[in-house]
Amino acid sequence: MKSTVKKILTVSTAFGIGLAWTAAAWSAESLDDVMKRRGLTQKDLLAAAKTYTPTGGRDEFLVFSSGGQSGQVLVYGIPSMRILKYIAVFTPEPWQGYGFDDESKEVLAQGKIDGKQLNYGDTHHPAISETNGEYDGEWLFINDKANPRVAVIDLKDFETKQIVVNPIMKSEHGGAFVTPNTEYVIEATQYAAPYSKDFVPLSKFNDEYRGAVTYWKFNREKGRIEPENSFSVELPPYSQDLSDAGKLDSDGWSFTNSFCTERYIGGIESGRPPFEAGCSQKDTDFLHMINWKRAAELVAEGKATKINDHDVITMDTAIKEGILFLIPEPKSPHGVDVSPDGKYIIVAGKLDTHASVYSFEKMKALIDAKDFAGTDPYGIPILDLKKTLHTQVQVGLGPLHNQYDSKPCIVYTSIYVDSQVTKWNYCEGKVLDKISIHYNIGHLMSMEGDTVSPKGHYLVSLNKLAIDRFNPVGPLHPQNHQLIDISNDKMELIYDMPLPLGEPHYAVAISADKLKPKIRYSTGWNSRKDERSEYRVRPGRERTEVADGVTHVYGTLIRSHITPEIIQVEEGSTVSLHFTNVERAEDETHGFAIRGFDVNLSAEPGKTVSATFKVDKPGVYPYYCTEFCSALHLEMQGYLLVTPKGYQAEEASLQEGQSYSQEDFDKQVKANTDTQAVIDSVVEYITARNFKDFDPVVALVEDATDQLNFAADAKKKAEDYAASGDWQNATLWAQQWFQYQVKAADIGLRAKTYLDQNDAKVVNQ
Ligand code: K7E
Ligand code: CUA
Repeated sequence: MKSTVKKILTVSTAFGIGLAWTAAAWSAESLDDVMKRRGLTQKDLLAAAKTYTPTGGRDEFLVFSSGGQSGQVLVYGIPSMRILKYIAVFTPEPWQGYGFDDESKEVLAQGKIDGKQLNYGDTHHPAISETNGEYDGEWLFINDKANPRVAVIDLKDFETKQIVVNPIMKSEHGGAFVTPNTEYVIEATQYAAPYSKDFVPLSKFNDEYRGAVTYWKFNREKGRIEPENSFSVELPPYSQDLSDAGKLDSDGWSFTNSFCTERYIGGIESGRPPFEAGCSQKDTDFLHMINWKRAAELVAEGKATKINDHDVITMDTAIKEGILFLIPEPKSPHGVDVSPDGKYIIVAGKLDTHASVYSFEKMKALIDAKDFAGTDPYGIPILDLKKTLHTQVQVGLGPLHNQYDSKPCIVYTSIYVDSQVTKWNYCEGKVLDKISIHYNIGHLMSMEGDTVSPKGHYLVSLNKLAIDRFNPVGPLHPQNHQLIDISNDKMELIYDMPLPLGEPHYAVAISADKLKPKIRYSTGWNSRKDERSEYRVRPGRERTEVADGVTHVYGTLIRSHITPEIIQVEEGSTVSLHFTNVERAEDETHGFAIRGFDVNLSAEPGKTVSATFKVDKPGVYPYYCTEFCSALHLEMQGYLLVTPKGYQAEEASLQEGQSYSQEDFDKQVKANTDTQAVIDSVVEYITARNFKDFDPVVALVEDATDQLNFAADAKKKAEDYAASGDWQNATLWAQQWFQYQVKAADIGLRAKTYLDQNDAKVVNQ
């Protein structure tokens, strides 16, 4: 018997024997030998044991890291530090078809500024949606510093669903940060600018340039930001920086720090001192404290002013209503991080060696007593620095950001100039430990470290420079994330991970078991709108329709054919291809690429994707599936034929390179019958076991059943042609019947392997 199935079985057995032989030849090498050969220490082995994840193993935490200038988000696992995905957000990304199919182009188009399509973003701070201050694993938000925008990513499929453009800012940085129940996504300005789109000279900087904090309303049911229900609070033209939302004790408030409260405006080219000199003069800048809950009520009460069709609470209103306060913070601060219990706010000043721990209770008491140290030039009340401080601790040179431990009162601060992480106790105000990193750390991240209940265990240092840590790959180095074990008193560096994308500013890590991503879409799904696609089609109903001068092709993708396989249109037509992946099997994605039109689609199981383009020139354009989806993947192909205007088809019918006889047909039928015997034995093996206890196997069995139903259809066609003596078509359909059998067998074997590896029990004999 020479079926493919038998061949697969034989080949894998031979391969198994080969492996065993190789292992035997090397079995003399012991752990000691390997350590010597590779120059590893005991400490290295311990680190390896802490991070190594055996084949098939899963990670405890998943990290969502900003992808910096790539405009993407990186997903990797902890402790293995294996990269799992790049999520396309502000930048076209061909693997996911993002920016290449019509559906995702619409998402990117939401991010246009002044009508211009932007093809990148400078992503800085990802934020996971929260319920009661805990990560709930449902949504992810990330900001674009360069073009003030915020994106919404669905953690059910790790796809970008929405981009909103800030209606008043020209630059931002302090986003995305969420309030404890994801009521709002916070975004704060960086470089002040006029709210209007007009030219305003720098001589009017103090009066007409402004900062702001925008509170984007998130509608969880819809899974979208509602721009019409969002609002901003006007702020002075200080360079606002990072933000954080209060929680528990400080819930209802948000905190945004700033630098360059000198309001220096540069001018190096006309002999003035540069920004860096003018923006670091004063010993303190300002922490902004905003009562966002009250602000939202003020908007509802109609006390906001419409600017660019967006609700803005002016500084005058904010001051009058008592929702905006300033507190001095030393000097050129960067991070502002609220403690898990919401009682403290830690600010680190880049040009100061201290971290300042502010007490929310003290701040609130001063506000309630109207005990102010003065006002800024805009009339905003200033709280006294000394009276609001809980403590200040000398943590090192150039402290930037803070992350919390699961252990009470423990915080980790990144120290940029010293290239260190300092572990310290913010309740008692003392330093506990320091560790050197490589090199120049920016943000740092502990597991769920910005929630009400950090998980401890690990800390990641997001370093700005890699220098000599990896094999050189040219002047542009990879980024370097270093994994630090924080479960004991002493911090321990256990892994270096190069990241070959943009500069990851911040990252967030969530317990992997909180994420429940889907395996497939319901068939015919527009994943970007989260609804059934108007262009979906079921197998057997594929068709071409011309509407409003556009040729719509409603097609399907399944192992291993594209329907239709031949598309013919006249030059000058606009073609709109819609493909539905009708697979139900896990991980059976099909791609679609065609020469010369910048069309490249990714259709995951269930998804419907579209591509609309104009065919200007007559010609022959082959298309194919770009994912190696099955043994006959290379045959997953077709032709777009663009005929010249007025072309008349010649009479000649299609010429096949091979003709078949009754003998060929009989031979094929014999092969199919033999194959069916193998399939029957696999089916028997599976059904004799408790396969229904294993969801993945149930899915595989459903899929195999589909394939066998397709096989039955093809068998019927083959037999009908045979009955009429058309041996050509009979043989071809018999071959197609065989192809479906091979797919069923392939899936059956996968199910059998799964059962073997998971100790399935025999239930029926
Ligand atoms: Cu690079 Cu938070 Cu944008 Cu600090 S940020 S390092
Ligand atoms: Cu589908 Cu290859």
